[in-house]
Amino acid sequence: MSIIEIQVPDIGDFDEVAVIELLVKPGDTVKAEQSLITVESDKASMEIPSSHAGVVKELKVKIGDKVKQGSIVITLEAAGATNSVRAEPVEAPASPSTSSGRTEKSEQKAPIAGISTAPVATNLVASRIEVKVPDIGDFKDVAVIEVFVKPGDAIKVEQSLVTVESDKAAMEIPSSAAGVLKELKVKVGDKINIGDLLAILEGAAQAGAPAAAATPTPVRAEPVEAPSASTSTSTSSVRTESPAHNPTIAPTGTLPHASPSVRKFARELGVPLEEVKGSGPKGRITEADIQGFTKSVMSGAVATKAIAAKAPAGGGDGAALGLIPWPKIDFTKFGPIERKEMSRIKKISGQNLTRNAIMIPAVTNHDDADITDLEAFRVSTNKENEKLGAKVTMLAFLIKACVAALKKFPEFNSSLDGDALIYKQYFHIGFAADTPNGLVVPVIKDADKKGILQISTEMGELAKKARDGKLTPAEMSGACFTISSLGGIGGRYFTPIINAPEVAILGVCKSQMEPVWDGSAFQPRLMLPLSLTWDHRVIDGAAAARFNAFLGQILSDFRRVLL
Ligand code: CAO
Repeated sequence: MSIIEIQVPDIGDFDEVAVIELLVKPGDTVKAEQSLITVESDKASMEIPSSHAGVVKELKVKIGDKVKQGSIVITLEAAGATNSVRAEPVEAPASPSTSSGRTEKSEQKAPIAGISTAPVATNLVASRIEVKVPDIGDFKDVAVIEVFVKPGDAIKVEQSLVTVESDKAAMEIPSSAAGVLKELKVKVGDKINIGDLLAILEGAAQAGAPAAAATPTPVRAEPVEAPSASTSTSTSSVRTESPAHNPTIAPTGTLPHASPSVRKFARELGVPLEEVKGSGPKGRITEADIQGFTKSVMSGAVATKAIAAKAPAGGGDGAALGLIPWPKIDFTKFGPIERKEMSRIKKISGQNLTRNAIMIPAVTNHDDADITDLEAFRVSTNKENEKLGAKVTMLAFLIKACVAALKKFPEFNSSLDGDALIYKQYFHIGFAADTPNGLVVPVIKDADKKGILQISTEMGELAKKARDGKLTPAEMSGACFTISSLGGIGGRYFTPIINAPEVAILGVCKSQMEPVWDGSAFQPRLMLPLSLTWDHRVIDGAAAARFNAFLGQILSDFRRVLL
């Protein structure tokens, strides 16, 4: 065993770059080509790999140190090694010259890696600009793994268009020109090589290019820092400072700040970097941030925008959840069909229902309430009030009974906020209303402060507005708890889906006369089927059973509401 020193190789134009991440510690066994540290200049970040395999003896740098070519990064215990080893740069492939025969000095330079900083070949034809794959060194047939832009996007010079990845490194390919993206010539999975047409832009030529050329004129692209491997034993990846994107989300213009290894880690897990909050210096995203984000998504505390956006009313293709694709069937093979677009309300509620059904560990308890006396009271009240025209509904009694139950069991009147619960001290009750365009949920605000008559009247008004499509967003927001009543229609029991961020919902079906054993004989009683769905993260089964039992007691003797 001998101790060898691993030094910073030729990192091209990067002089005195700051160490921003330590990727190994003493005692770690490292492989040749394994990244040891990440360094960052004002333009790019890159990982410095080990040229040898062995065990890390000592770290010679710490975060914040400035390093340059020749700086010792670590000492390594390795068999049969020389005393001091340094990654040698390889000759860069010859840079293509411009049409004028001029070859830029910077274009010839090959920093650590085999990918040169050669220009991106660009041809400007009137306002049509072809962006081609630049000299990417030894890399052949590299796969496109990310596409950052879409037709119609305004592209800046040096803005990344795609990421390609070989078995050695990943790199972003920037645009050599500015303009509006007319056509993207590659897609994820395509294999590309130098000179391949990447994109067609329309619009302004970039700085340094002959402006508004009347005849086709080759335009020299500014060299971009590109990643890659230099020697057979070292691999680096370099990131140009350009917007990073999730392929499923339109570019936002914000730049997630993360090192190549963290970006690779995020990509492997399918984590959208732009949705991760960085906890490192200057908001840098660390590996721990990626892990934390993944945990939040898995626990249901956070939903990625991609999942939300990919969930059309029909449930999406399930890809975001790792499910097999939705069956695509040509129904015309079996008989005549008609295709009708779903209503806007159905599309929106479909997305919400899908999210709530998937993300909430929901359980439903079924129970019956004896409403014989309550219904008799309701019918007689309505007879008395006939002249007034105000009709008391069973749902109004249910709303009032639920308020009493929410007061007794406050966790049913809460919402999850990360690891905390928000207990609401107000009682706004939503009720599902069936409309020609789909399901909506108007809300009776401050139901605890209103009488049954007032609630009935308000419900009637809101239900009419719902059917006429005239509900305002304010009239549909702020609910603490929802009741979904199918009592006017029929059925016995059902399992309603919780309306997040609420934690429970009461489903009500049609009451019917049933023989109920009173201890000595069967009595005909009017029984109301109740189905309470609750979020098991917040509520336990015993609490749910107590809630239903309490509701049953109130509905069987409404005087208890006063207690
Ligand atoms: N058992 C027996 N009869 C009931 C009942 C029950 N649980 N609930 C209501 N009824 C009766 C009413 O008494 C009324 O009869 P009368 O006209 O003789 O008095 C009749 O059914 C019609 O009631 P209604 O449905 O018009 O009124 P409501 O107050 O019960 O409900 C509203 C109002 C807006 C909730 C209802 O119209 C509605 O849209 N319900 C559907 C909700 C829904 O779609 N839920 C499913 C969500 S999940 O997809």
